[in-house]
Amino acid sequence: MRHITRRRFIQRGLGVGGTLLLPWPVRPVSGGKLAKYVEPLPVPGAGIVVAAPSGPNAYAFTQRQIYRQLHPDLAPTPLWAYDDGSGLAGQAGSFGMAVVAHSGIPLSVSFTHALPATYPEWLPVDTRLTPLGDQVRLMTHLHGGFVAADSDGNPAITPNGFGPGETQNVFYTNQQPQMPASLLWFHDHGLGATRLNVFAGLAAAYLLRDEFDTGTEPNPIGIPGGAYEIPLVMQDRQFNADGTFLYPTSDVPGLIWIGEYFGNVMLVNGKVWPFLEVEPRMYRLRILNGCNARILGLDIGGPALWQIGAEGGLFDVPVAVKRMVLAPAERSDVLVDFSKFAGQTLVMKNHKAQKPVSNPAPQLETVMQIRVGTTITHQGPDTIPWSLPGRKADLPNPVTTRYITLNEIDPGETDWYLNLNGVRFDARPTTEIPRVGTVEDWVYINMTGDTHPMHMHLVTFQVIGRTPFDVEAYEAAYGGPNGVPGGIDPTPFATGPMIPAEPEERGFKETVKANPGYFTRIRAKFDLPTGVTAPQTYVYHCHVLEHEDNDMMRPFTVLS
Ligand SMILES: [Cu+2]
Repeated sequence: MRHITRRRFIQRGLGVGGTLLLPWPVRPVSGGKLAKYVEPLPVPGAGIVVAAPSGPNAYAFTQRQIYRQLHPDLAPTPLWAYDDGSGLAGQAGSFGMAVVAHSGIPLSVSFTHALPATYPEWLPVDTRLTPLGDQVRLMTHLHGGFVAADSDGNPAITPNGFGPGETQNVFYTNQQPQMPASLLWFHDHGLGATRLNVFAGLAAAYLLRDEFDTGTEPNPIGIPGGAYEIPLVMQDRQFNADGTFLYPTSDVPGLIWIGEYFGNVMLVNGKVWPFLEVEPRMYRLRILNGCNARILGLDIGGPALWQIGAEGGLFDVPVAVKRMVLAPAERSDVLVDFSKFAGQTLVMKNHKAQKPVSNPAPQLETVMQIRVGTTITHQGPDTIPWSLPGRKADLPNPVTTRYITLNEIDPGETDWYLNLNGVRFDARPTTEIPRVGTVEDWVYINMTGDTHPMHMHLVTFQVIGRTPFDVEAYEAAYGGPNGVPGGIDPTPFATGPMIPAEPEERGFKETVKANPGYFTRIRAKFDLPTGVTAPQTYVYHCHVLEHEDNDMMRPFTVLS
């Protein structure tokens, strides 16, 4: 096994290197040339469609291609979208759909594939990774959902996904306490093509409300609601001159797949570098990192950020955060008070990851502009609440600890791939087999040079902490041609004490940053939804979509 630092490969996946090999005669648009802050941020009801039900507690979506102009200087971009039956006239950009659901009330949802049968040129499929070659196979996953395996959108259950004309029918429990008020999202999870299907637009918001966190203004728990609650979904992109999204192919001979996709333009809610007009009062921002591979480090300049929740819903108390570091799929529920910034123009910026977080993304500093007005229509709360009706993650001691290695094999070579536990996604047997109702610790042992956002289906978890360790010594002791196998406790190789979870990791999460040089311990209780009987099989994986597709994903089975 060769050890090559990822730094050598920063150029891979960037516009210039990849575009030299593009088979069609278009040139990339220089991201920096697009004027910033020329279009308003799409919000629910104005650029983002709030999905209309197809019946009582039921939604019927069709995945289809639409065209939207994402910036006045760009040609319309072909997008893959979830259509609720409205025709999507209300979708302004490349991110345009939100389901609003209520905790405790289940939904029946269907997704019907009405996209092209095969991949268009602007989506460079790598047929080594897909189950059926260049066929577009779809499968929607409710990210953060507590559902039966066959409603999960789960490549261990339905590896071939769904083809043109086929419909995926799912049942989303919205069961309490596993699914409290929170911002989830649903996105495509097609095996070996998640990076392309999500990149093309197949991602949407799923907002769960409950009797406390109603989303109305005023929200009964003392936080902003209504028009003062704004979802912010960041997705970095490159563009071709014809308006299509640019997804480069590898400059490694014989390879199409790239190790990470990074854009040179930031889209927020599906528009290029938008602006948002706010009143000088308190707002609630629901931030989702929807990038394929970029880790974000966000601030707004002046106003303080108070995080009140994460993937698993509200915290018990707010946490002050200077810079919001979000890896792909991580969410942050944030209160920001603009009352002292009346008349000012602020810029949300993205800063490069700082140690121990590591991400090879080239700099993309600007996210969006925030224009603070001078008049208030509705007076909001004037203080950050000192308590919230949410949860601090605090699970009992585990019955088992599982040791899971994160390996990268032959980076820069034709057979470059990543894995968990030294085996591919479909290798038998399934080794992670928790008993239903039990608590387990999972330890993610990062053997690579970068942070991997490790996501688990079915469960939310408590982050216990991260322990520095001697990666080389652990690998020298146990490594093989496919990395270090799973199941080996790295504690003897620790080089310092465990660093406990960060303050903003106090709540339940389902995606955790596994940083290089550390092993990261999380704790989860493996319940199943009411009426669902074991065994049930799910997946866990890195949420860098390029990694997940090749092959940093494994099944786990909840046994009776
Ligand atoms: Cu990864």
